[in-house]
Parts: sequence; C-alpha cells; structure tokens
Amino acid sequence: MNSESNIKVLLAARPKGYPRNEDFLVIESEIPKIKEGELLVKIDWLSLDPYMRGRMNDVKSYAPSVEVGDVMVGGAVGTIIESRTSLFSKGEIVEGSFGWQSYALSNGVGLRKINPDLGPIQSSIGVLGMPGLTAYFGLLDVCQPIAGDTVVVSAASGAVGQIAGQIAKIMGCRVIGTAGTNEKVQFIVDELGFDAGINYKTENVGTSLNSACPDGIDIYFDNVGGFVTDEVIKRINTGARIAICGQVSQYNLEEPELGPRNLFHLTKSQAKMEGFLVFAYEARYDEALHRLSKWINQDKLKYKEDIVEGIRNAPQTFIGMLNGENLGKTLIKVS
Ligand code: NAP
Ligand code: FER
Repeated sequence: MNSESNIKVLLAARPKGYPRNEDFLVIESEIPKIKEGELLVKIDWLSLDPYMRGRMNDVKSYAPSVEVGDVMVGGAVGTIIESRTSLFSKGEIVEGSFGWQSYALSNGVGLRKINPDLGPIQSSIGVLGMPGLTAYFGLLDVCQPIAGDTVVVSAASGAVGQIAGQIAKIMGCRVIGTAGTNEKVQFIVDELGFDAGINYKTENVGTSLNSACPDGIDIYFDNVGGFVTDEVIKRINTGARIAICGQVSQYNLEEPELGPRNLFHLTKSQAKMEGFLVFAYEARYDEALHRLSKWINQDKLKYKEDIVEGIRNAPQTFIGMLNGENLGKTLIKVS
C-alpha cells in the first residue's frame, strides 16, 4: 500500500435493508493539490453515525443524499498539512464534514478549530461534538428534566444515549437505559451510574419496565423506536416528555413498521412527544460545549469510545455499529 495516497470510501450501491460490504468501494487516489483559498487536511479520526445510513438512500432529507460513486459523508477531525487561506494555518486541528477519506480539501467554510490542549481531539466528533450536543439539547431542552423524574433512554450505551443518561443523572433524575447486550447493560449501570438497565433482546421489556419504573415514566429519550418505544409509551406519567432523537430500529428495514398505535397514551397523560435535530441548536453550541467540558473535568460525565484502526475498516465498522456491535461512540482512527 502506498502511504502517499488518499484512501477514499465511496458509496458503490444503494443498500437494500442492512448495508453490506459490497455497497462500499475503497479506492486509492492522489492526494489532492490545493489552490488559493483552500487548505488540505490529513484526517486523524472519522466518526461513524447512524444518520449516514439515511444518506445512502435516494430520499429527500435535511441534506442531500450521497450519490453512487461519491465519497461517503461523515464528520471527521484532522490536521492541516497545507494552507493557502489566511484564516487557517498549517498544524492547526480542524473538525468538519470531511467524509470517509484520509485527506480532504476544504475552503474553510463550516470548519471548527479544535484546541488539542483541552483534551483528546476525537472528542470533537463525540462527546464534544454532534452526538454530545444531541444528547444535551435533546435531554435538557426537549425533555426539560426535573429532579426526581424517572427517565428512560434507549440505545443507552451508544454515543448519544450514554451522554443523555448521564446528563439526566446530573439533573437529579432516576435513569433507566435499554441496550442490546448484558455487557452494555452492565456498563451503563456499573460505569455510568444509571439506576437500572434492560437488555431489550433477552428480557420482556414491559415486565422489566414495570419493575424498574414502579412510578411510571416522566421522560423518554428515544433513539430506537419499534417495540421498545411502544412499551415505554404505555407507561408514561401525566405530563411526560418524549424526545424522538432517532429511530435506529427502522433505518435498515425495507418496509418500515407501523406504529406506534397507542398514541392515546399521550392524550390521557397530556404528554408531549417531539422530534428534534441537533442542528437547530447551532446558535447555542458554545453554551453546551462549555457545560459538557465542565462536567467531564469534574468527573461527572464519562464517555466510552469504540475505536477501530484504519479507514479501510470503515464499511465493516459502520455495518457493525448498525448491528449493535459498538459499545460507545464508534470512531475510526485514520492516522
Ligand atoms: P449508537 O447508539 O452509538 O449506535 C447505534 C446503536 O443502535 C447500536 O449500537 C445498537 O445498540 C442500536 N440498535 C441497532 N439496531 C437496533 C434495534 N433494532 N433496536 C434497538 N436498538 C438498535 O448511535 P448514536 O450515534 O448514539 O445514535 C443514536 C440515535 O440517535 C440514532 O437513532 C441516531 O439516528 C440518533 N441521532 C439523532 C440526532 C438528531 O439530531 N436528532 C443526532 C445524532 C444521533 P444495541 O446493542 O443497544 O441494540
Ligand atoms: C440522525 C438521524 C436522522 C441525524 C439526523 C437525521 C444528525 C435527519 C434525517 C433527515 O432529515 O432526513 O441521527 O443525526
């Protein structure tokens, strides 16, 4: 392998159902040459996130789809190795939407400078980046927690869920997480301080929610949808708040499931269910990053990363993440 090439991962075909390795193509091309007004970034870390599955489809979204033959989209952080703009210098660390590749050209628009003295630079695409901000605004703004509330978080050990649950604990709530393996359940309870965890694959979710939430559920931070969500909604309290952060159980289905069919629970409980996108809160990112960093420094907020080395492993790692093989934030260490 030539270390002087740009390794890119392209969308080779639009997946049907779960993506497969054949839906991606890894190629080597020349490292791009920069022009006036541009900068060249050597990517250090790539973030793999569930939203990317949606971008592989040819459907209208908040952002355009990836075209077949194009580099897969993705947030990444890297080091500027050449700059011909006055706003950025060689050696600076920047985070941006650089895609699944080992080098990226940019005109600087939309890039965020990262101070490497403040912590590991990959935090900028994890707890101190899109997933952490999603947890922050989804939990605090959409769900409006009150101390003593019972909070359920689904996909609780993942990039967003682990932060959302811990923020709820910081706010004085009782927090129950659902996850797909016993190891994940153990992690959120033993390492992150959740009050209880439910393995939705092996337990009867309804029965386990009854014992973990004897006084009902005040807040549901939903990352998954499907039957887990149906069972939570049946148990909401008066005035409950439900944030629809994501519905990962549906992303790889060729025919989305119907439901939930029990929304009268919201009527009876005078409850609020709200979908949200993190990007709507951009004007308040600084506030959120400041508080998240403070909680990390105070040891009130932990975060687990699931690191795989090598950009060539991005397709398999992404497929694995959609199948629940990750524990924590899925990252590719590119260089
Ligand atoms: P993640 O939780 O780190 O990884 C995805 C996890 O989804 C897997 O580890 C797996 O964990 C779980 N999963 C997969 N299939 C499932 C199924 N059928 N039923 C239940 N769980 C399933 O991913 P993340 O980055 O933190 O994202 C979590 C959610 O937040 C996603 O829905 C994502 O789309 C959403 N999100 C939304 C925004 C926004 O702005 N609204 C921003 C970022 C992320 P298990 O082993 O537990 O099954
Ligand atoms: C995500 C899932 C879906 C996400 C964004 C979306 C940023 C938006 C989808 C759309 O607008 O079609 O995890 O994270």
